[in-house]
Amino acid sequence: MTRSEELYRKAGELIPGGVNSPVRAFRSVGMDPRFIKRARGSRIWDVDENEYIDLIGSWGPMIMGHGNMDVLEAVQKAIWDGLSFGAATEKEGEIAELITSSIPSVEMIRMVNSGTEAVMSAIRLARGFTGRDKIIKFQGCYHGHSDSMLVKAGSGAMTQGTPDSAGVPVGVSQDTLTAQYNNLNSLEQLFEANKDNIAAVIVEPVAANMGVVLPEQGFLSGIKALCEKHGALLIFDEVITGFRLAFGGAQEYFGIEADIVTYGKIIGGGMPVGAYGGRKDIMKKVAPLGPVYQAGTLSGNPIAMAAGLAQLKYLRENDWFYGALKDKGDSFFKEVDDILNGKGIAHTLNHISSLGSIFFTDKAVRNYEDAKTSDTDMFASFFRHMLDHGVLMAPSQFEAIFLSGSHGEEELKAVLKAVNSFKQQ
Ligand code: HOZ
Repeated sequence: MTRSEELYRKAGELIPGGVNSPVRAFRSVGMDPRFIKRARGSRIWDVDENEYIDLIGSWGPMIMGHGNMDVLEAVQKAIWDGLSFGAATEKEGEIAELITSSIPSVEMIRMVNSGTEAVMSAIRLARGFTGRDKIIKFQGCYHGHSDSMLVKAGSGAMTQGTPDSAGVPVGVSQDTLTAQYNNLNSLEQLFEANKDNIAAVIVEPVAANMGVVLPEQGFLSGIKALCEKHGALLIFDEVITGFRLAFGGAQEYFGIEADIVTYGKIIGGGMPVGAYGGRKDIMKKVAPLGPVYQAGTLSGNPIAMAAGLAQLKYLRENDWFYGALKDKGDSFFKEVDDILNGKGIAHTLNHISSLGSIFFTDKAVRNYEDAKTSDTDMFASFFRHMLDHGVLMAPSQFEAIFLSGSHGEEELKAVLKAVNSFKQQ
């Protein structure tokens, strides 16, 4: 028995499914999970000392690769001053200044502990600001696991085939309406049928939790126009795209400003951090300035702030970073596409910069329904093949491939070689 198997067996007795987040259980790829011991750059090792090229990057945070020295040193320095104070610190002001001075729509920001918490708070804020209850989200977009967002959600919920979770009260889910991604008519119909009741529309500007699905020309600007017309707020969930597509995330990349933006992942440099921010008049509704309550003992935690600040400073100061990452992503995903085309394997490859997904379907993937046409058995066999050839991908069709600054030519060549040796079953 391998050490991973041993640990998984033991964890299964004590932790639901042996994991602390469902998709990590590898269930949809029909195997037991590998337990991870350590990672450096673009490489990751399991407890049996198997080495892989890591295409997960902790589901997004590790945009500079694992073990970046700036981040490690900042964390190491911070721990000696104390791990948590539950009080205001200088670093929280520094990170707020760094972000608000770089991202025009974010005039004020509040730090929390995860993307889920950021979204949950943003939704409450939108309701508190507008005095309306209903929220519109898009099918297949995932915004964390707060009750009101587990309606036709992507990511782990989609992977398990249970998009609507047990335990979500009907009363809560009734206030979440769902439109089709890339379909402005479906959004307009919801606005018309719920006049003056929509507090906000929340969207992943690039959907990355039903696999990667790109917004078509005019989709994001169309959402913004409909929100303005109907007096609803636009929330961009940039937990994945924030500080990834550009320093200013999807807002900068697509040139569209949202009213509220949520962040997570990269903003914490690998530590548990989320944030929500936006226009000052909206953010001033948050307690203690306003009536919308939100709090947290570990919010703005000094170690998490140190890690996040170090990562964000690096990304802002090195303006070549995003161009280089985009060039790398463009050429890598094109080569993957070419290889699969050369083999005659029906697939659709969606990608933007360092994010991408391979869907085993002959349909273009523009929304949740299209994503579900992907042959998930084929994905599972592709995943296992890649793992056997030293490449760790997200163990689900409905997640993304994440490249980082530390994936060099050697690693990407090795991944392409593994793709090249894949044979359709
Ligand atoms: N569903 C999460 C990513 N979209 C999974 C995160 C994790 O398991 O760490």
